Amino acid sequence: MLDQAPVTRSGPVRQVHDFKSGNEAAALAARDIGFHVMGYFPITPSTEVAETLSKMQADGEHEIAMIPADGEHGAAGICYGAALGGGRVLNATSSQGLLYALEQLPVQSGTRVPMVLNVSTRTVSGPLDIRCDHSDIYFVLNAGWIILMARDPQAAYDMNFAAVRIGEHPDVRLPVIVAYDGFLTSHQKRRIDRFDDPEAVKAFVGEREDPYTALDPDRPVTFGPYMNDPDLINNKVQQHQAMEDARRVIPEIFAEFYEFSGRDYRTVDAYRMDDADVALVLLNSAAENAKGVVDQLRDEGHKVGVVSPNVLRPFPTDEIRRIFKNVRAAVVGDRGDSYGAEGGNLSLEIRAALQQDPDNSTLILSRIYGLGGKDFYDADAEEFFREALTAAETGKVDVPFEYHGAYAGDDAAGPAPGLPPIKSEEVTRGMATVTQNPATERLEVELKPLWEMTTTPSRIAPGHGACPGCGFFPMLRQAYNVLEGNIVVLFQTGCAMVTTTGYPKTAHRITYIHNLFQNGAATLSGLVEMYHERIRRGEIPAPPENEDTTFIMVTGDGGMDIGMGAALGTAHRNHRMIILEYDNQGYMNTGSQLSYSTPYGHRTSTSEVGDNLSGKRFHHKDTPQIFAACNLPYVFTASEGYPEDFMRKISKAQWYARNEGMVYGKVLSFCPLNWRTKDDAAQEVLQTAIDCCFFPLYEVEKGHTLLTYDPDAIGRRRQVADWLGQMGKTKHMLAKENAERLGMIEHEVQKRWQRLKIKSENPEL
Ligand SMILES: Cc1ncc(C[n+]2csc(CCOP(=O)(O)OP(=O)(O)O)c2C)c(N)n1
Ligand code: SF4
Ligand SMILES: [Mg+2]
Repeated sequence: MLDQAPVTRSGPVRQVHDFKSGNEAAALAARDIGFHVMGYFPITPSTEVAETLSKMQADGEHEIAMIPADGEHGAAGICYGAALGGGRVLNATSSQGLLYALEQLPVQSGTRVPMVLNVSTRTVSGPLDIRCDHSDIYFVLNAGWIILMARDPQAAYDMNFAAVRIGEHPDVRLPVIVAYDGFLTSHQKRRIDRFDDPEAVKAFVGEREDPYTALDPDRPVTFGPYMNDPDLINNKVQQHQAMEDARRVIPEIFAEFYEFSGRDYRTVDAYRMDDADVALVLLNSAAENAKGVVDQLRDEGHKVGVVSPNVLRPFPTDEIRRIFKNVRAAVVGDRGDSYGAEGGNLSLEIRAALQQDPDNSTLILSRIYGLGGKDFYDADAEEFFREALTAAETGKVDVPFEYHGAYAGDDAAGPAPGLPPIKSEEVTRGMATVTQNPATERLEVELKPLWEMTTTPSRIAPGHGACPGCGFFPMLRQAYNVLEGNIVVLFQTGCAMVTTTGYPKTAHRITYIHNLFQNGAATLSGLVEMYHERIRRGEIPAPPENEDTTFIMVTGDGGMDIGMGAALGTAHRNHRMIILEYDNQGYMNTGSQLSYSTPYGHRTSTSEVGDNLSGKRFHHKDTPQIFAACNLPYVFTASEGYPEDFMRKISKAQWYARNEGMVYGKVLSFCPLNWRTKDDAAQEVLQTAIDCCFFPLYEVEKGHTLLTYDPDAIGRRRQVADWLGQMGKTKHMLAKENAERLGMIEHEVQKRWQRLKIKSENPEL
C-alpha cells in the first residue's frame, strides 16, 4: 500500500511517497491544512477535489465542513461568508464554474478576505468542451486574487500550503488561486511526496489571524460599506499595494517552504535559461513537455531554454526582465486568446514587461496553441523553437501572431449530413386529443392505443451515447409520441445533452439549442418572445389556431438547482413554454454528485458513506411544489414507468404552453449506472418509488391539485425501505445503525404525501 511507503527525508520535515493526481493532491493538502469550511459545486475536471474529500470525510480523515452549493455563484458566496468568520476556507472549480463565480471574486479581494481556490483549468463554453486550456484562468487576471500556477500534482499539493501562508500574510490579506491543468495534471497520477508530520504542518501553516471577523460580538464590524469617490480609489490603491507587497512576500514564503519541504519554487521557473539565446514561454504542464525538447536542441548546439511563471498575479515583471536580458527571440504560447489583441494574456504581459526595459531587444512571436485540450507534443515545442531560432538568426519576425496547428474550416464543405429533418406533418398524427371540460375547466385527454404510437416517427434519431437502460430516452420518446407540430428544444447541460450531440453529429431532427444549465430557462424565454414578436410584426407567418410552435426546455434535476433562479424568473413571467425535468436524483453527467433532489441518506460521490458519514444530509427538494407556488397554469409529476399517465400530462402541457403560459413537469427517470441497479430494473424501482409515495404522481391544474395515482386507495402502498433496498446507492440505509435515518426519510415522505392528499381532497388549498 502506498500509504505505508518508505519514509523519505527530502527536507527537514518527514514525508512519504504517494501516487496521486493533481485533484487528489489538492484534496490531500486540504486535509493536511485542515481547512474549516469548503463551499463547492461540481464541475469537470475539478470535481474530484470535493469527491476525494467527501470520501475522506466518510472515513473520518478530516473535519472540514463541506457545503454543497446550488451553483458556483452560491459556492463563492458560501466561501466568502465563511471566510468572513475568520476560519480557513477552500473551494475548487473550473471553466464555466469559475466564470459563474467571477462576480464574487472582486468582492472578496476588494474586502481583503483570504481563502484558497483550486482551479483545474478548462476551456470556457461555447461550444462546450471539458478539456484543458487557460481561457478560464485568464478571465480572473483582473479579479484581484493572487494566482499561483502548479505544473504537476506535487506542485498542486505544495502550492496549497504556500497559498494559505501568502494570502493570510498581514501585508497581503488577499484570496489566492492555485491553478493546475485540467486532466493533464488534475487526472494524471504522479509520484508525490506528502507531509507525514501533522504537528510540523500545523506549525508551518500556523493559526489564521484576522484583524477582525464577522463573529466577534464585542467588535461589530461593517463589511463592505457603500463607498464612493475618493474613498473607492483610495481603497483600490491599498489593494494594489497588497499585490505589490505580495511580490516580496511570495519569495519569502517560497523560501520558508523550501526549508520546510526541500522543494524549491521560484516565481518564474527558468529551465536552462542562464545562457539561452532563444526561449519558449509556456504555462504549466506544456512547459514541462518542452523541457525535453530543450535538452535535445541543446545537444544539437542550440542555446535554448523554457520560461514558465509559477505566479501570474502579481505578474513577475522584474524576474522576466532579468531572465530575458540576453534572449534574442522567444515564442510565447498561450492556451487562451484575448480575441482581437494579437496575443493571449501571457504574451501581452511578457511584451509589456520587456517593453519597460530600454535595453531589451527580444523579438517576441505570439502563438495560440492547445485550445480545448488539443495536445501539445514535443514536435509542437520543437516547431516553436525553430521559429524563434529563425527570428534570432534573421533579426526579424515574419508572423508576429498566429494560431498553431489550427485551421478555420472550409465554408464550402457545409454542415455534416445527418438524418433528414423531421416534418411537422410526419409527427402530427392525433395520438392525443385534448379537450377542455367546460364544467370543470380541466383538460381531458384521449389517447390512441399504445401500439399505434409506435408508428410515430421520433424527433430524436437512434444512436445516442447514453448508458444501457438510461431512462431519459424512453421518456423523451413517450413525449414525442403525442406532442404535435413544430417543436424547438433547449437542453441544459447534463446527460441528455452530452449523449445526443457530439460535434459534428446530432441526434436531434428538430431545432435544438444548448445553454449552460444555469440559464436555459431565460434563454428559451427570450426565444419564445422573439417568436411571438416576429409573428406580430408579420416577419414569420402566423400559425393556424392551436398550432403554435411548442418550446420545451429539457433539464436534469441539477439544472433545477443551479438554474432555479432563471427558471423561477421565467415562471413568474409566465412565458408560453414547458420546462421538462428528468429527475435522476443527482448530477449524473459529472459522475453522480448529490443534487438537491437527491433524497436524504443517499450515497453519491459527494455524499459518501463510511464510518463517519452516511450519505446526503438534507432532504430532497420539492421542485413541483415550488413551481406550483408560482401559480403556473399547469404543473405535473410523472414517470417513464407510467407512459399513459405521462403522455396525457405532456399533451396537456402542450395545450397550456400554446394557450396560457408556462408548464413545469418533473419526470422520475431511471439511472442504472448511478443508482447502482441492473440495467433492466427500471420498472420495479420506479414502481416502488411511486408506491411508497416518495414520488407521488399528481398534477396541479390552474391551482387545483389532483393525485393521478393513489397507492393507498388501491391497496398498493409499500414501505420506503422496500424502495431503498432495491438500489446499491441506498442499501446502507437499511443497516441497523441507520434506523434513525431511515425513520427520518419515512417521516418526511409521509408528511409530504399527507399534505398532497389533503390538497387533492380540498381543491381550494
Ligand atoms: C456553471 C457550471 N457548473 C457546473 C457544470 C458541470 N456540470 C455539467 S452537467 C452537470 C450535472 C447536471 O446534472 P443534472 O442537471 O441533474 O443532469 P444529469 O447529468 O443528471 O443528466 C454539472 C455539474 C457546468 N457545466 N457549468
Ligand atoms: S449516467 Fe444515468 S442518466 Fe446518465 S446516461 Fe447513464 S443512465 Fe443515463
Ligand atoms: Mg440529474
